[in-house]
Amino acid sequence: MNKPDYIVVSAEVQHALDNNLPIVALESTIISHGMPWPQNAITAKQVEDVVRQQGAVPATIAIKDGKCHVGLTSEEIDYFAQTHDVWKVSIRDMPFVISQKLPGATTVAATMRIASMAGINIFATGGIGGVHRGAEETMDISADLTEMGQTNVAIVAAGVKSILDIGLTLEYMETLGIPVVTYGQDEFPSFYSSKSGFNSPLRLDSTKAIAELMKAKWGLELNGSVLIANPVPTEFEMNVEVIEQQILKALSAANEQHIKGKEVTPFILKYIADNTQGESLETNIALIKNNARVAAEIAVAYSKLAN
Ligand code: PSU
Ligand code: MN
Repeated sequence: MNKPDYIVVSAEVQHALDNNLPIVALESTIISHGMPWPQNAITAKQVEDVVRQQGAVPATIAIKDGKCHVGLTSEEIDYFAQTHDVWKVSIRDMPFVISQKLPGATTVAATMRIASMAGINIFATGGIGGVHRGAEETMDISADLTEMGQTNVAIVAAGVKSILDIGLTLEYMETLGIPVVTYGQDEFPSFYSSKSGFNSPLRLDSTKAIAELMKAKWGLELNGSVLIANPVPTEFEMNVEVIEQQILKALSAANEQHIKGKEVTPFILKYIADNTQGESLETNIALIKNNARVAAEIAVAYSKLAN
């Protein structure tokens, strides 16, 4: 079997590919492991609608029956939102989950790789994985970063969550040659908040300028991602101190319960959601929709640039 035999592209996405229409890839780990039912399914579908409203085509990506699916039906989204034993699939898990024909929700790393195989170069999500706090001991650094160092898919995210070490994550992206552009402000955002205390390495104020930067990067054959940090809308922002307290509690609970490896991120996300009376979930939903909107605008701008 060749690489294309492992990929199934929906009719809607294939039509967009054939006609060079703007497309935005969307991940499924956020559906299966990042949010509770039924908000996860409702949000995933609303996010697709946001992309369509901007004149782009959504391509939600997941693994099923031994294939990478690019573009899911509403029933498939419900399946990934409701099923309990869905694998969280990063790059290293892909061969196992595909050969064993298991259901798999793809992380940022796996989603961007599959998007790239299908010919899609823009991707919207909530937050990326990064260098964890204490990584100098645990070496817990998300494969999202290594993948971003090599695969030509731009990512729109609301910055980096402060469950991670934001400073080290920015350093690591510099090492990998990943341009980090914050949309419309000088400060790099931290997911729940538009602030992080860190200056953004780069700032651009229009989606057209961002599309031009992407074109220049890949035109120079500088492989890898561009991270577009899109601050959460102010009306949905959470208080930085409240979030920091919750994160510290979540990290010590993870430590006490010996949570390790790929379980760390989902554990912390769930802990924070459970302990903020759903406020963090509301913020999460608002920012992912906002990211989908900006990603679709960038996809439209990018498709207008002469090749
Ligand atoms: N950060 C979030 N929400 C998420 C994730 C990260 O704010 O849903 C998910 C994404 O799918 C990301 C993955 O790619 O967690 C990173 O997991 P790890 O840290 O195990 O690489
Ligand atoms: Mn990890």
